[in-house]
Amino acid sequence: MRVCVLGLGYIGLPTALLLADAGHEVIGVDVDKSVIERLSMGMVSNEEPMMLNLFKRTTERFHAQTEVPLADAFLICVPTPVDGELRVADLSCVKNAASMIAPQLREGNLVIVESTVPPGTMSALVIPILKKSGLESDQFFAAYCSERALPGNVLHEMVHNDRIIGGKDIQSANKAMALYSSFVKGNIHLTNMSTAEFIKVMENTYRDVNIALINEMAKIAEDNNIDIWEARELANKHPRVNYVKPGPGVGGHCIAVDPWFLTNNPGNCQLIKASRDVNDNMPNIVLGAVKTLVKDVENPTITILGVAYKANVSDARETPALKFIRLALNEGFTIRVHDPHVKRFDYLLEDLSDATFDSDCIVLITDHEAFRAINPQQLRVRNKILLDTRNFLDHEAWIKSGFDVKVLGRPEIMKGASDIEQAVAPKAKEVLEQRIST
Ligand code: SAJ
Repeated sequence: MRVCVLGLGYIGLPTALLLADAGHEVIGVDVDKSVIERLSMGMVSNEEPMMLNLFKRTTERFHAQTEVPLADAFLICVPTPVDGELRVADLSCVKNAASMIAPQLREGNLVIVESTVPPGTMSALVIPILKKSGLESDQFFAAYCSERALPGNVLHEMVHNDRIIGGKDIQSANKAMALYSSFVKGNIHLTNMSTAEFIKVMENTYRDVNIALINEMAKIAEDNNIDIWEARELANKHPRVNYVKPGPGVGGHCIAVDPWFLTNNPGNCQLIKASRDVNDNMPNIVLGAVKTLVKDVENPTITILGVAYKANVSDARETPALKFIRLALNEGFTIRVHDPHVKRFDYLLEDLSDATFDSDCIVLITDHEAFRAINPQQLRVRNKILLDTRNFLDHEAWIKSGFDVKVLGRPEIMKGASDIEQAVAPKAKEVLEQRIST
């Protein structure tokens, strides 16, 4: 089959390569010329395991260009951000992609949208644009089938996760299923278009609401002198309870965005909106903790460890680190930033020793594995204070190096001290034992 994939980003490119690997002739299309140029030079991000191998293996059957060609099937994999001010889905890229397909659409072709969209988008927006081809809607096939892959493990999940396909009609659903079956090993489930659109947003909203719940619990726990990390672990011993982890907020281009796709519907969306607010407010909570930690320091310098939206990725879109930085700058704090993965960011990225030099408070925002290798003894900071928003680092080691350690959601500040004082300073374990005995 000749397949055209529109949008060669973090979903479009791996999808195109998997289709090519399955034997299809694939033409990748991107409106950004630099994307095509980078691909023609063989430049593929090595962040996703096996991506480069797959790219090299499929050079014969994959080709990238800026124009939409004639094809048997078209897949739309373009971004659908949310308008920051209005909280309305920005569907301009989907509209543009469908408009580029329309002149090339022929009878019997199949069009699939993978981009996350508000329920109803296929019927209200995409199909009417495709009909500008001159074809009636029963002369072409259309389906919605979003990806469910987790950044950092995209190729594996694209192949092994179950897929939901929503067809314009049963023939469309079956056509789409035949295409995905060529590389998907998970089960494929068929439904109608708006249900499939809705399911994708439901999935990401589920995660956002769950993260908001634990973030709210973390605040309540701290107010009540309870350690949320201990409480969460014990609550999860219940066979039907599974709390996720609290943190500095929710980032990325999915979980922090997609719930807004539901809130513009006339139905009641109080919980969804409230969850977005709780998660969006977490950088303010982190700021509050930092202010307490540096209250006696004049003109404090704050070092941020990690600005990627989550561990071990270079993606900083919607990262809670950005809001924290803006808030901290408004307090007059000096900000230094270190992230071993992120290459481009709104603020200067420095290496670890420069970013921590003369620092008054280190704030871990992202739990990158690389941070475990930091030796706190080697840091030339001015004040030894650590705020760990993910309960991630080896606190004993930091305390032993003289750091005061505050963990988000844990009421006590675990005190480190100078070498002389250290012998009498309370350690994390002692704090825990004290709490258990009271
Ligand atoms: N986070 C927490 N606590 C947790 C888990 C995550 O605060 O316990 C934060 C992360 O630090 C991050 C944010 O949530 O800032 C989102 O991270 P994530 O790993 O939950 O999600 P994404 O955005 O990397 O990928 C998600 C996945 N969706 C779900 O888990 C429901 C993925 O399967 C989707 O395909 C992807 O969104 C997408 O494209 O929609």
